[in-house]
Formats: sequence, C-alpha cells, structure tokens
Amino acid sequence: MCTVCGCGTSPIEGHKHEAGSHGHGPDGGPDHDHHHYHGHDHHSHHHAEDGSADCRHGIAGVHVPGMSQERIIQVEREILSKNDAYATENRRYFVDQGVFALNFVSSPGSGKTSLLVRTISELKERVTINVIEGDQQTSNDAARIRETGARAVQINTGKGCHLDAHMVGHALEDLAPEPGSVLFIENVGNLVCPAAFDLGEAHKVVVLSVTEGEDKPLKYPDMFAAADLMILNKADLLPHLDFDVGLCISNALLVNPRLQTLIVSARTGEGMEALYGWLEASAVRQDKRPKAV
Ligand SMILES: Nc1nc2c(ncn2[C@@H]2O[C@H](COP(=O)(O)OP(=O)(O)OP(=O)(O)O)[C@@H](O)[C@H]2O)c(=O)[nH]1
Ligand SMILES: [Zn+2]
Ligand SMILES: [Zn+2]
Repeated sequence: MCTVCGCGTSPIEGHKHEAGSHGHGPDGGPDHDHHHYHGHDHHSHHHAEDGSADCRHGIAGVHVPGMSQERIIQVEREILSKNDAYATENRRYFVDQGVFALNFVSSPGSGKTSLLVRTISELKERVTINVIEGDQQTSNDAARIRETGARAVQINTGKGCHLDAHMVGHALEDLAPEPGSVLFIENVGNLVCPAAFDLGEAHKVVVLSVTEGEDKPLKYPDMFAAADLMILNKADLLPHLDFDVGLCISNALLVNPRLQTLIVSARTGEGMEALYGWLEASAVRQDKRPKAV
C-alpha cells in the first residue's frame, strides 16, 4: 500500500532534515510526497462466495478506499519513478566508489541482523563492511551491528514499511562508505513492499527461515522475483521441523528460475562459508563491470 500513499517522514539517526539541504536528487529537493484523496470511487475488487475479496482483478492490482484504479496507477508511477531517479544516483555512487551494496529483504525475524552480525564478525579482517539499518521504530539492530565494530546508520521509517532510495541517499551522506567496501542494507521486515523499491543496490538478497513454510515464495512472488539470492536461514532447526527444503527451493525457482540459493544457520555457522564465497565472487563481478552507467 505504501507505493500508493508515499506518506511518512523517515528520521535518520543523527541527521537533521532541513529543507533545501539535500545534496542529491534530480530536482535537488526533498521527496516527501503527501497525497490526500477525498471523494468516492466504486470498489473494483471481487467478492467470492467464500467471503474473500480478490483485488488482483482491478488494473492496479490493489484496492484503496476513495481512489479509482486509474488514479492508483498514476500515483504509483509518480512515486516509483522518483524512487528510480534516486536509485540511479545511488547506483552511480556505488559503482564510482567501488562499493558493493546488498539489500537484505525478508519477513520480520528471519534472521537478517543475526546473519549480518556473524558475517561482519567473521570477515572484518578481510573487508570493510558498513551497514544501513531500516526499521520502523528502534535503533536496536544498529546497536547490535555496532557491537561488531562496524559502522551502522539507522533509518527509522515510522509508519513506512520499506526503505526507499531517497532515504538511503541521505544515509550514504552520513556514512560515506570507504571505496572498495561492502555495504549491507537491512530493509524493514516485510515480504511485500521492499520488493518494489530499487535502492541502487547490486543485488536484493531475500532471507527466508525454515520456520516460515515452503510456500512463502508462491505467496509473495514479487520479493522472490526481485532477488538474485535466497538465503534459507535457521537450518539448525530442520531436525525439529517437517520443512521440505527441496519443495521450498522448487517453489522459489517457479517464481524466479535464476534465483541462487544457500542454506545456512546464522546460529551455528553452517553454510556461512558458501555465503562468503558468493559475496566475494559477486563483488569481483561488479568490480569488472564498466564504470559508466
Ligand atoms: N535457531 C536459530 N535462530 C536464529 C537464527 N538466526 C536468527 N535466529 C533467531 O531469530 C530471531 C530473529 O533474528 P533477527 O536476526 O533479529 O531477525 P531479523 O530478520 O533481523 O528481524 P527484524 O529486523 O525484526 O525483521 C532471534 O531470536 C535470533 O536469535 C538461526 O540461524 N537459527
Ligand atoms: Zn533485524
Ligand atoms: Zn510498504
């Protein structure tokens, strides 16, 4: 729904958001859209006999009270095209600086922060890793990251359920990641909205834990379609569950045949070496790409 309303302010830890102070953006100005709609449109969702309402059949694929399907599409396009302009700028910055940026997306509690903490602790002698933490309210995750010695900037999205490229651009001003470093962006725990927002990252990495069910890729296909890597976390719990790893992976491949998969445990460290290998290989691949974007 966030692609429709676009409302909400997003404080970045230690960052004052003054009008006119933006150092980036196609128009150089702030990008806080507030759309307020009044009036009546006829509902366009379908009610089935079992009492369910199916919103997929409207042309916008979503139902918003008080907005026509055409207006929803227009507003979504405006928000996403502004986002894409900021994302392009972030991407250019990453490529110019040789910063390898990954956007970690998942439902709440799949283990993103635990994975990042373990990865930083085990790789910090080899590579500089900084983190942008997205969260609706607290700075808990940024504090967990800082305990490893890594630098972290927290973005609180308030009511917003995803990070957008504009927020990340501001966080980059504060963080100024070192050339040649790795940047982890931990998105807000939400399997829906973060799929729609390009942050300029090299790859989206979707983290799914084995306690969540094999059908998640089918239920939330956009997220799995947008990702290049799926990390199946909490593998240490598999002996206690009837989770079918093969079925989960084949469901994910139905949605995205190019998706790579790693099975890990952030708790025991199982599978983490393979993740580090993937990181290294992907960072090298980005480095070899031409600089002009
Ligand atoms: N058994 C087990 N538990 C894990 C593993 N990874 C994370 N957890 C636990 O899962 C819970 C959530 O982990 P987090 O790392 O906070 O998950 P998150 O994705 O960062 O959560 P949000 O930021 O709230 O979306 C914590 O209690 C972790 O200790 C794992 O590999 N195995
Ligand atoms: Zn977290
Ligand atoms: Zn959202």
